[in-house]
Amino acid sequence: MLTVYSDDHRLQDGKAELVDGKLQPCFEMPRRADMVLDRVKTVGLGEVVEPKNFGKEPILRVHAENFVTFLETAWDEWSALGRSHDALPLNWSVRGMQNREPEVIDGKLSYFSFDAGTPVTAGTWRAATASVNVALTGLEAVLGGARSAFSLCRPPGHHAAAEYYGGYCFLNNAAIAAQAWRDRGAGRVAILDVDYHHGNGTQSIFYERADVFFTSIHGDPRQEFPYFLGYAEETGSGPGEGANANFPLRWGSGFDLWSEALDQACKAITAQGADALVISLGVDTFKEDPISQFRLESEDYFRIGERIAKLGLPTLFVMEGGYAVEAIGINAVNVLTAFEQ
Ligand code: Q9C
Ligand code: ZN
Repeated sequence: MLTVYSDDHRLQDGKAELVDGKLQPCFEMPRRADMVLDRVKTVGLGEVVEPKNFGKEPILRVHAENFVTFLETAWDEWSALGRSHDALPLNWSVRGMQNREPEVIDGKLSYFSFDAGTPVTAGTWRAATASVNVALTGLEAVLGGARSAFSLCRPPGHHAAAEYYGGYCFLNNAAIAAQAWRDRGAGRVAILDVDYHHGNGTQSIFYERADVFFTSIHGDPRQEFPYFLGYAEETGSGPGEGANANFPLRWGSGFDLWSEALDQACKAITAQGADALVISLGVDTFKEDPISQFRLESEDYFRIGERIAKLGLPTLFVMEGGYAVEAIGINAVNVLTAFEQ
């Protein structure tokens, strides 16, 4: 399987996120991608290539123009105030308040974000756009006839919606690739999100659409980030009714429960008649993940790859989360090698 990778991911290297009431070192760090790339090479998964540049157009098919402009200029506005440390928001609009874009950078950070865990840095825009290019270059390979490709995206994307960032995500790599796949002729795209966290951004981007089916297995929003989306009752709306399927699982869930949900999600993908598949490949379901509460073991990731392969669809794997850095490469690449068997 071809891997697409860009060193530009290093440009996103935040110092700190707010966790448990304390500023702590970012869990989403450059070493994550290094470990995955190392494993790709160790097992000889296949060729590793650099991304092509697709520009802003495919991004604007998914994200709002004012949001994209904000991301592109946020660091300049922040540093113009003499600040050289990471930019983090401090407060948000809630029920009953206005939803208007403020004029000043501190207000804009709040307006366009949903958490204080996602620092904007000097290199954020370049890293996030490189990550999009990695996703789209993987798609090119599949459009060129490959059965699958692995887009080793970093920063991740599935928490980013049309008009907001958060959850370590700025631009939604998987959603941009799914949209590009539709624009290049796919009839119906399925997105299967196996990251530990609900892919709130991806769900919300496609929630009212029938042409992209979104399904996700994740920590129950009653207990887990992002808390405000990911319930089983969310099945899509308007023309998209029936084109969204969530499988929330309680803290402590192991592969017995998780693989049952995977089987149901896969059956739904088949029933939907998808002809293209994007996998949001997070491996923070691992038992040793420092911020997550599922109990998957490294061997289980082989079973995930096998089940996905049984769908028999052209498949683009897009890297999302996974914070047990020593195991992230083993777990992610286990999915990919088993898919290829
Ligand atoms: N107590 C992804 O996996 N905050 N994002 C966690 C920990 C946010 C995860 C706080 C987690 C975001 C792509
Ligand atoms: Zn995650």
